[in-house]
Amino acid sequence: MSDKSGTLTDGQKRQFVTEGYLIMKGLYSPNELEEIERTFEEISHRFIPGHFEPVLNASSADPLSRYPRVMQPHRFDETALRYMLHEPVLDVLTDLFEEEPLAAQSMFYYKPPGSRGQALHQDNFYLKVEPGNCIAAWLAVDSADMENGGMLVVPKTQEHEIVCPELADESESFTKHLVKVPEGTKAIPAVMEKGDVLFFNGNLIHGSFRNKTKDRFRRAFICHYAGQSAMRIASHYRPLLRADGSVAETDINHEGGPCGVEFEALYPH
Ligand SMILES: O=C(O)CCC(=O)C(=O)O
Repeated sequence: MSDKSGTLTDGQKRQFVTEGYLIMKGLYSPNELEEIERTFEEISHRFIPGHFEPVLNASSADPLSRYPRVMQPHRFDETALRYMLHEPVLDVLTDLFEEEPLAAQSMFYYKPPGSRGQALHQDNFYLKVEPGNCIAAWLAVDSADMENGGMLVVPKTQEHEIVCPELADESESFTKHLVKVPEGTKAIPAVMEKGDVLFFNGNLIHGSFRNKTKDRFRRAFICHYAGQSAMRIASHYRPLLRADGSVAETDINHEGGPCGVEFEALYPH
């Protein structure tokens, strides 16, 4: 763990606290981005049970059957683990949590041309970090805009409670849940250049639309973190890892959340 403190300016911290998100540049070098691209290009040709299950010779109309997202790659790939624990990202998170961050989840989205988006949702509905909250670090491996299905955020909704989602339109979203944009708020595009990292609060409503392009992937390496004072988290996200890769003790959060304990298919988000 780095002993650096004060990575963020007061303005950047204020942006995160008041708006619920923050975009940072320059946390990855061109060589590091290239290593991430190479790693997931290699993974894209494999079948890794429980993590990445593509139809490798897919002729399906759904581009996501050939390129589903990769779940928890840090559990089978050393490079993914190293970048989930990337020091410049952890330094930003230390400022945002005001304590040591613990890594809970990694994912890689290929989001090829034509693929569906992910309907608006709140991450801590799924992670159930308590006490405190989770924070996402979303790395743009390709530049991301509204044409290729870049991220949408609803500023200031980090102040809102976690709500029980409605059903999403699965012809447009590959996930089942939708949290509607609350009255008086608006979803705005988070336009990002390759290498930018979007940090956002676990209550912030966010998601993405379809990749409307014919030839531009929208790849992203996405990790979720909790603060070290978190005592419980949903079981799929354990074990939480410290910066040196060691396991931090946490309990399973069995609470049902705003939909109640009967709600099925809480995971994956
Ligand atoms: O990358 C996307 O399109 C959505 C990702 C997302 O919403 C998440 O990781 O929580």
